[in-house]
Amino acid sequence: MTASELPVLLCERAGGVLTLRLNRPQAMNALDGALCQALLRELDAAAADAQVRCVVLAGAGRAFCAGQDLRDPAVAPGGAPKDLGEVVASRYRPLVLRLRSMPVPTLAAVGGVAAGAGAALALMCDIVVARRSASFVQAFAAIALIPDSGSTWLLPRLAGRARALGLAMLGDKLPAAQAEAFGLIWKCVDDEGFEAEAAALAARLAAQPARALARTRALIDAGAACALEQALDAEAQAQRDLGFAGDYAEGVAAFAQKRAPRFTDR
Ligand code: T3D
Repeated sequence: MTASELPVLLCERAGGVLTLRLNRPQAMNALDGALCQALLRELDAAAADAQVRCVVLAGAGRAFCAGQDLRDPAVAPGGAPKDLGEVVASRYRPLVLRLRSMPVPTLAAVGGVAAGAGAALALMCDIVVARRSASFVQAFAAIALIPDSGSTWLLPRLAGRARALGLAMLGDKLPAAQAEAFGLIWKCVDDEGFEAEAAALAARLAAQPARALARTRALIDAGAACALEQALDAEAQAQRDLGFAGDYAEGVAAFAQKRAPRFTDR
C-alpha cells in the first residue's frame, strides 16, 4: 500500500476510549483537507456515540502533527492567490469548536512535535500529556502568519501574555518539560513510560462522569470571560442539572457502598 492509499486517520477503540490517530507520518501528520474532514467526521461520530467516554488525539510515527500541510494546493503559494482565511474558517474553526464542546473528556497524547495548527489542536484538548522528547512550536511567524486555530485566545490563557508573545514571536521549539513548566500542558512523561501512562490516563477519564466533566470544561471556559456573579449562577444551574442526573445518585451510592462508581450519563 502506498502512502497516499493509507487511511489518513486511524480510529482505535479500547473499551470506552476512542483514539483518533493522525496517520500521515510521511508528512509528520500535517493537516490537509482530507485529514481535517476525517477528523471532524470522527469527532462528530464520537460525540453521538454513547459508548465513547473519552477521545484521545494522537499521531502516527515520530510527530504528533506539523500543522497545516504547506504542500496542500489549497494553501501553497503560487498560481492564484489563496484565501487562507477561508481555509482556517472552514477547516480549523469547526475542529476547535468541536473539540471544546465534546460531551466526553479529550486527551492529547503528544508523542512528537506539535506545530502550528497541530499544536493548537493538541492544546485545545482537556488534558495534554507529552513525551519528554516531544515539543510544541508556534510555527506561524516563520511563514509570516499569525497563530490561528484559537491559538491567540488560548496561549495567553494557558501561559500568560509574556510567554504567549515570546512563543508566538520567536517560534522556538518548546520542549515538553518546559511546556509543562509554562502551564501549557498537564504532564511531560518520560519516553519509555509514555504510551502506558497515556493509556492509563485515558482509561481513568473514560471511567469519570462524562456529563459532569463536559459541564466543568464549559464552565471553566466561560468563567474566563464573565463576572463572579455570573459564574456562581452558571455553577448553580449546572449543579441543579447534574443533581437530577443518574450519575450523581450512582456516585453517592458508590461512595456509601465503598465501591467504584459506574457512570453512564453523557
Ligand atoms: O497557511 C495556512 O494554510 C493557513 C493555516 C495555518 C495553520 C498552520 O498550521 S500554519 C503552520 C504550518 N506548519 C508549519 O509551518 C510547520 C513546518 N514544519 C516545521 O517547522 C518543522 O518541520 C517541524 C518543527 C514541524 C519539525 O521539524 P523537524 O526538524 O523535526 O523535521 P523536518 O526535517 O523539518 O521535516 C520533516 C519532513 O516533514 C520534511 O519533509 P522532507 O523534506 O523529508 O520530504 C518536511 O518538509 C515535512 N513537513 C514538516 N512540516 C510540514 C511538512 N510537510 C508539509 N507541511 C508541513 N507543515
